[in-house]
Amino acid sequence: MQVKIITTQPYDDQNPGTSGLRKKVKTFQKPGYLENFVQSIFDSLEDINGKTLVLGGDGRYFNRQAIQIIIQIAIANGFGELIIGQGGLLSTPAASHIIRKNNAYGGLVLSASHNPGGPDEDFGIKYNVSNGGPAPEKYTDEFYKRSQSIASYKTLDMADIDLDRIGSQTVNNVSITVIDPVSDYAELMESIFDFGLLKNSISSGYITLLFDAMHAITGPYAKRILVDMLGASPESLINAVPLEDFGGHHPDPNLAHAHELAEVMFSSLAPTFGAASDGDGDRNMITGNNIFVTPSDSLAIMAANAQLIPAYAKGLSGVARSMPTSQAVDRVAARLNIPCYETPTGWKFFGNLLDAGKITLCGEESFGTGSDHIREKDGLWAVLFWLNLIAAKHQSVADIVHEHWRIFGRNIYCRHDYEAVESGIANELITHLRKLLPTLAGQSFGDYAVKYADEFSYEDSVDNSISKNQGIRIGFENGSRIVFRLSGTGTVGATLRIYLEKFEPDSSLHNQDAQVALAKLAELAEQFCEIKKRTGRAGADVVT
Ligand code: VG1
Ligand code: CO
Repeated sequence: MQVKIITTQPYDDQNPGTSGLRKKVKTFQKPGYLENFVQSIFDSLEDINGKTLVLGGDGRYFNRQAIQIIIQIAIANGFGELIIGQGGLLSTPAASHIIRKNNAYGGLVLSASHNPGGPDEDFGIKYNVSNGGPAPEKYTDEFYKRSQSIASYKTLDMADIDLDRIGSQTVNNVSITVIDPVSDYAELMESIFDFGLLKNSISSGYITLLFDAMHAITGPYAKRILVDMLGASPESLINAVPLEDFGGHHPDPNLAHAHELAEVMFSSLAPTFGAASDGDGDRNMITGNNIFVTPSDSLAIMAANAQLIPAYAKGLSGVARSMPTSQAVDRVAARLNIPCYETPTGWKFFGNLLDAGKITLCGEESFGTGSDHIREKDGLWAVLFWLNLIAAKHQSVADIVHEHWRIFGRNIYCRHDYEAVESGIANELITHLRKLLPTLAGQSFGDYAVKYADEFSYEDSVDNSISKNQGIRIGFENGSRIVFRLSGTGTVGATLRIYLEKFEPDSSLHNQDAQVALAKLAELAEQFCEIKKRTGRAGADVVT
C-alpha cells in the first residue's frame, strides 16, 4: 500500500494539559484535527522506524474510529509493530504495563479520563514513553510546537482492522496484534498482592465488597480479577458494562459522582469495603462501612502499612505526592525515615523518581495512587491494596483509618472545584492572587499566621528540569495550607481548584466533619481569591 501525504493546516489549540490533549469530540472530529496531533507526536519522536507502539483507550465515544485513524498514520510513519487492546480498549494502567512488558517504544492512550463521554462530550489522547509513563513536559512542549507548523500528515488507504478478533496479522510489513486487554494486567496484580489470603477473606465472608466501575473501562478488569480470580459474587460489581457515554454520567470516582456506591456505603446495607474507578481506570475512591477515605489519607495509610503487602514487604525507598495533596504522607515518611518528594500536579512528574528508584509509592489528592509496578496511577491496584490491608490487618476500613490518625494525627482535607468559570474571570483572579502573595507574609488572620505565600516551582532531582507556576500556595504557622490552581484537564472555560488542609493532632477532635473543621480556611480562601464575588456563585460545584 502506498503511503499518502495529506496536506493540512495547523490548529492553534493543541497544547497538551495535565494529562494529554483533551477537547470536545466535535473538536477532534474537525478535518485533520486528530491526524495533525498524532503526526505532530510522531514527528517529534526520534527513530520510530520499526519500533513497537501500544494502542488502546477507555472505550468512550469516538474511541474505535480514532484507533483506526491512528493505525493508518502509525503504519505510514514506519512503526514496525502495533499492539492493540481488543475492541480498542486498554485501561491507562494496563497500557502502561503493556508498554513496559513489551519493551515498546511508547503508546497512545485515548481517554479524557473522568470527563463525560458521548458525541457532545469529551475525548482525549495522551502519548506515553517507553517507561510506560505519560510523556514529560519536554515532549509535550515539542508536540505542541510541531502542531503549530504542521503542513501535512502521512496515512494509508486501508481496510479497518478487526479490533475484536484476538491475534496477529501483517499489513505493509507491520505486525498488528490485538491482545486481550486484561490478562497481562491481572497477572501483574497477582504478582503484587496475596491473592490466596484475599480469596480466603472473601470466601469466608470476612470481606464483602462493592465495586462501581461507573460504566467505564474497569468493568472487565474488575470482573476478571475480583469475581473470576478472587471469588467475589457477580453482584459485587455495579455499572460493570463499559458504555460509550458512561451511561450519561461523569465517570469520576468521588462521593458526588459515584453516588450509587456512596448511598449503599452510608446505609445499613453497607459491605465491609466499597470502591469506584474512573473512565480510564487510573483513579480510585476508597470507602468502608460508613466511612470515606480521602485520597491523601489513603496514600499515607498505604505507605504506613506497605510492608504487609508481599511486593512491598522489603519496605519503601521513598514516597512522593503532588503539591496540593495533603501532608499526611510526609508524616509517615518522617516516621519511616525515608524521603518524601513534593511534585507538581500530574503523574508525569513521578516518572523520573520512580525510574531512579527514589520512590516506591506516590499519589495525588485527585483520587490517584500508584507504585513502581507501572508508571501511571492505578485504580484497581489501589482497590487490591486496601483489600489486602483489610485482610492482613483483620481490621475494618474505619479501624484502619482511625488507628492511623491516632498514631500520626489527622490532616483534615478538602478540595473545592468551581467549574466552567469564564476564562477571563479566572485569569484575573490568578493575577490578583499573584499580586496579593508578597503582601501576605507575616500577616495573621485569627489563629492563622501566614508562614509563606508563593507560587510552587519544581526542580526535578533526576534531570534538573524546572517547572514553574505550578500552583499558588499559602502556608500557615500551624501547618494549615490553602492552595489555588487552575485545572489543566477541563474542556470548557477554566476550573478553579481550591485545596484546604488543616493538621489536627488531638484525637478527641479527629471525628469532626471536614467542612466544619475547614470553615475558617474556606473563608480565608474566599477573602484571598474572591471567587464567589467575582462569579456571583453561591459555592463550589464539586466538593471532594
Ligand atoms: C486533574 C488532577 C490531577 C490528575 C489529572 C489527570 O488535573 O487534579 O491530579 O493527575 O487530573 O488525572 P487538573 O489539571 O484538572 O487539576 V486523570 O484520571 O484525568 O488521567
Ligand atoms: Co483517569
